[in-house]
Amino acid sequence: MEDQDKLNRIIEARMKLKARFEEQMRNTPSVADDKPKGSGEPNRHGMPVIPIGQTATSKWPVLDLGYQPNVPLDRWRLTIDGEVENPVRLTWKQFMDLPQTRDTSDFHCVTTWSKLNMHWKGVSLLDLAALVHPKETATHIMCYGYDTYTTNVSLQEALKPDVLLVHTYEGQPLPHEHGGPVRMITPQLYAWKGAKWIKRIEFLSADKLGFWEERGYSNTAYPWRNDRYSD
Ligand SMILES: Nc1nc2c(c(=O)[nH]1)N[C@H]1C(S)=C(S)[C@@H](COP(=O)(O)O)O[C@H]1N2
Ligand SMILES: [Mo]
Repeated sequence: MEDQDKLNRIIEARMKLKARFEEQMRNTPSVADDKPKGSGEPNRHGMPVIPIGQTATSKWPVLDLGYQPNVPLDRWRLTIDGEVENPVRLTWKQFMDLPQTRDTSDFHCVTTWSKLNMHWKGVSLLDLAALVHPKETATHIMCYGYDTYTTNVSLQEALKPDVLLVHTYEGQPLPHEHGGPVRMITPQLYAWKGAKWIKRIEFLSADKLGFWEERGYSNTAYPWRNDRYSD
């Protein structure tokens, strides 16, 4: 009964958040651009499946800061805090008890490879946001990895239904080198916006730059605009 109440509250909060960001989301470039750059058939949000300057690969290259943090599940925690009504620090069990989402999506790395049709399972950022109740003043998130990596994302991108904190890839635990036990994915933005080994999501009332964004990568990272570097 209590569990049912909890689930109902998440669902209700999810609907409200969706409504609050719906129009902004519908106007984001990766959904709304009428002359997107790229090639191939349209993907599910109407963009050419291969963004400009990208090549499809079947391999999955590994990119990191030269260090892959090891986090055993009994010590793993996910903190969600900042501009929210109800900050949380989730254990592995609490995270896995949240509503689970499966999705198939594409992965576009700024180093020009794209990997298509990846099968994921995890918790949507929208459901995590529904759990913590972002304040009206929240506009962005900063994501932190256990390796000190950071990356920032606007809420109209972060709350899209395909943005997930994934723990499973192709039916197997997410490989450690790809960010296991849990990483974020952002299929409609270049992949550096998805923090591997994620440990904290901080809601912000103003934008702030993450690790690569401070070092010349684009703040917005739109694949179909070839939006790789800041000017
Ligand atoms: N924690 C963490 N997350 C990270 C990175 C990193 O170095 N540390 N690199 C980013 C970059 S630049 C890319 S392209 C993708 C690469 O993910 P992959 O190694 O699974 O291909 O992860 C992103 N997330
Ligand atoms: Mo990257």
